[in-house]
Amino acid sequence: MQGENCCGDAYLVQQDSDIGIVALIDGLGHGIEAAYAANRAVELLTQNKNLSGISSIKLLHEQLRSTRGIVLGLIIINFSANQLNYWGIGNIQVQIRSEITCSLVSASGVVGFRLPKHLINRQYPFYPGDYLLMLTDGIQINWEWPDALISNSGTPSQIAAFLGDNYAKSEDDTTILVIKRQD
Ligand SMILES: [Mn+2]
Repeated sequence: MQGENCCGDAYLVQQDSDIGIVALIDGLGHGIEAAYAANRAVELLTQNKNLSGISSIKLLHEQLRSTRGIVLGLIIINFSANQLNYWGIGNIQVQIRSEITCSLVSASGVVGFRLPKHLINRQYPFYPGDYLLMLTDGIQINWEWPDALISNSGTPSQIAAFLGDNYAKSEDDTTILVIKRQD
């Protein structure tokens, strides 16, 4: 966010042979307390990366009770099965761009404050060449995929830069995470 010294969003991207973990986190509000909650969540996920998605979210919920709380998109990719598992709590936007583009479904809630009654895990196919895009709410709702850039072999960082340059809000932290699965 313009005028802030720290970012209240945080992310994690890790690959361990056949398994990938991707998380995008938005600490409520902005500023130092939002950053503390978001970074603590990344730390906890990193220290407990062998937990299942559901157990990770429950752990975060318990450990973040004394913070402002976070919203979260958590993904575990199983590369050999071409499968992406998603748990979403709160306002994180996630899309997979494959032959068709689909939006991943999140439940409402705030991790550290109020979890949804049922933590639903959804599975999506994720193949080589597919893109994964995750956004915090620091991006304007009218954003669009840069089709021309993608058909001209734009890199994930060029795609992220395009979205940030054109659609970032000035009044909130913005994070744009773009991943392209290699062959
Ligand atoms: Mn935000």
